[in-house]
Amino acid sequence: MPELSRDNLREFVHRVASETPVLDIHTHVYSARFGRLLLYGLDELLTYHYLIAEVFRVAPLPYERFWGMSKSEQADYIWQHLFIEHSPVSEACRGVLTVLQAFGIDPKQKNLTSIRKHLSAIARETYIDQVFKLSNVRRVIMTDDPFDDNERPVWEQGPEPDERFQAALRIDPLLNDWDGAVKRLAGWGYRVNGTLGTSDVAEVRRFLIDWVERMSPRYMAVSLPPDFTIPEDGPRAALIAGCVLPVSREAGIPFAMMIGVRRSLNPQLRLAGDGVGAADVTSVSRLCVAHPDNRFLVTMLARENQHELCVTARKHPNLMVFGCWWFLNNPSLIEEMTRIRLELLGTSVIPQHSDARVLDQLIYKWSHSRRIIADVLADKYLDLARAGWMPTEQEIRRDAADLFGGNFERFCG
Ligand code: HDL
Ligand code: ZN
Repeated sequence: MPELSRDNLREFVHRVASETPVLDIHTHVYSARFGRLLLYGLDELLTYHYLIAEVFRVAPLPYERFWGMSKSEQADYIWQHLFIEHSPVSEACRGVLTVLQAFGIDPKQKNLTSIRKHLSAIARETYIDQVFKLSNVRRVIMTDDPFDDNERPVWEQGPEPDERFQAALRIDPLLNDWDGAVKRLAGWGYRVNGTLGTSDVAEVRRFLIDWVERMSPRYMAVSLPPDFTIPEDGPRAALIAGCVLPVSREAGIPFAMMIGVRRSLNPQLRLAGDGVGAADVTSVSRLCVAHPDNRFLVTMLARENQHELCVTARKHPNLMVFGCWWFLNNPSLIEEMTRIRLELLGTSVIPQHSDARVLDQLIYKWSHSRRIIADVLADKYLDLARAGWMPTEQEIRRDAADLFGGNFERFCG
């Protein structure tokens, strides 16, 4: 590589962004030992809930008729309407094509049967290896919910043996449905009665500690609605302050809050039915101030919250902003958010996570995001060069390593 100059800087930044292995800090993928919970292959790609929401817009049909179809019939329906009868310009549609291209498949052949045959001929372990190689992801953090009846038995067999998959302890049912959680906890032998007195607090802490020991999670996480505030009436604030944060501190792991999801705007769309709403960023600041020995990973779902969240992160070193979550995981918004973040926070952010549900999605979600993040980074380096500060190759490699996993590792301690 010749000496870095303004002419070749962008190309170099893209190369480094592509070559830097990623630690993907939030996904919904599973390792092989979770059996059918591990989703991969063409039909899973095409029936991603993002595409289900989109197909009902162009080819509405009675919800139960769609839900009554087999997975491959749903995939055929989505392919026909979102890819053949309309150009697949949405991010979720384009993602399917990026995955097929990475596997060396020409999507324009438009023959799902032959594409299915090609992909399903790959053995599962080989498929996992190939996806990690093609996406250049070195490790994913899963979403692991002890209240999930399919997941819990797997964790009760022991820790995750595949080091490419690490856990996050997800506690939405505990924090967002305390009444329901009390029944489940009592059924598992935790002496709770729902009053949130000292015994409840002690037993909920015991529950969390048990699962921290079982899963060795990198962090604890919860998704929160737009009306989440601190302080707030109800059990959630008390559970966070009295149980989650003390255990988080003792275990030495951050607490991740994913704020702004309106669950089930359209229940008939099932997983595809959730929406978004602007939330209160000051509540995040109050938690950071009240709990200085806790570390908070925060991502917010509304575009309107992004600038204020970055300003808030400038005030609290124990706050790490992460990802372009869900409805923000689109080129236009990834670019806007990455610019705001680098300009306000420098490289002290975690610019992206994939949120992949289907293993193959690691390929497209990271290929698309790396390109955008690299372009924004290159612009910033060119601004530095104009100020007489041409970054070195080593400095650019260091920054990319920070952004694609190093910042998370250091923030987690
Ligand atoms: O709550 C979450 O973690 C969200 O990411 C939801 O799982 C959502 O359905 C999703 O997959 N978004 O990308
Ligand atoms: Zn998620």
